[in-house]
Amino acid sequence: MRHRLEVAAKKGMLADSAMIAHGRGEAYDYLLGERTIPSAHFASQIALQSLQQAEHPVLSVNGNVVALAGDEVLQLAEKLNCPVEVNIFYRTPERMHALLSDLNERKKRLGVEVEILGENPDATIPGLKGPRAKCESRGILQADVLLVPLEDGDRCEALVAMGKTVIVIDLNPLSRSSRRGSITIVDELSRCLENMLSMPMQDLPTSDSYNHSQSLQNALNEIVDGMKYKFSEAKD
Ligand code: PTJ
Repeated sequence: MRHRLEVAAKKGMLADSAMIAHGRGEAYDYLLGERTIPSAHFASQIALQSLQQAEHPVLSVNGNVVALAGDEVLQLAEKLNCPVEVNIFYRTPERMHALLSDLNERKKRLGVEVEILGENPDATIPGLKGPRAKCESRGILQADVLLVPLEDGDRCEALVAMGKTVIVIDLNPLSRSSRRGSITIVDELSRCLENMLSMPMQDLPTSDSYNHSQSLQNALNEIVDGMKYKFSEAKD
């Protein structure tokens, strides 16, 4: 994963703070045992069901997401028959170009038919200032259900305030995005997307069986339990 970020950084795809965000994620993943915990698996099923039932589902991607799991995002978009929108917090024309080119190369290599939005923003997310508010009216603006992995807290709140169902993937159960999102999957991005790709689309649980605060509490409890490891008893 680090190597993927190094390659992406050289191509100009990443924000300056991308490595900081990744390091924070790695630390939480370590505490979670680098595995998908049961509450995250359940939240992924709920998320997949919500995306499947949506009228206008959109997968929103930033620099880290394209670098770490660009292939999986495109495959999931094909499975759901929905667009992917490049929507970055630290927006520059150079980064947008690098990210759109990378996704288009992946699309060709994978042979998937997915619409990629973000190049021609013609709308703004209300309540956000500056370039980070830019989005496409056919994409994020009209979306009813949005997948936003590794999202910034401000933008997550702004999207929720627009009345959208916002699905967050974030290893930190305490982050503002995790808490403010409608459905939060506390799992590593690529692991989570691989799980969602392998899930059958039938017989998924519906959102009325999802308890947001309980799901976050379960993730926090897993971290706390993981910390009860006893070195004196461990032989390995
Ligand atoms: O490409 P841009 O300009 O949109 O910027 C992207 C980053 C990620 C740099 C930007 O959104 C940012 O600064 O994010 P934050 O506020 O650092 O939040 C990132 C969150 O993602 C943190 O809570 C991390 O714990 C979490 N995280 C990092 N890597 C992973 C992760 N969660 C799941 N899987 C990961 N691989």
